[in-house]
Amino acid sequence: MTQDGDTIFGKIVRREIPATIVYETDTVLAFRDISPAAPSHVLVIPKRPIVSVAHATKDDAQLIGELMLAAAEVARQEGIAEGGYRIVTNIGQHGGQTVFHLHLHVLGGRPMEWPPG
Ligand code: DGP
Repeated sequence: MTQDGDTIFGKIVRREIPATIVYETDTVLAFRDISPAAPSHVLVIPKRPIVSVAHATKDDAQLIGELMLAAAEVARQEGIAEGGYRIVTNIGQHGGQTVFHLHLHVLGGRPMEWPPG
């Protein structure tokens, strides 16, 4: 895993590797997680690489907002909005981040546990 800004998600944005894309705007891309942890598991990413929300600045505020709204739209599209769902972003080693391009996990289709393991 690298932290230099280009990751596997950059390759998905540039269509260099395949992904099941479920939602796209000029600034945001959403695609199915390759290793789903719930019946519906979609990753929502900014097309412009930001390592994590901890690396975002005030200049990224609109993009971060667009990301959250896109996650809610994906949940509606996936049919999980009514039953409820979870949006998660992992940050750094203890957060469990493995891909260093900011992403929101949208998980639903089953009851979620709390607290997470
Ligand atoms: P995180 O641990 O929060 O950094 O989550 C990274 C997620 O990315 C993990 O759930 C698996 C997913 N993932 C990793 N590589 C690929 C890939 O090449 N394609 C897709 N669709 N998902 C990937």
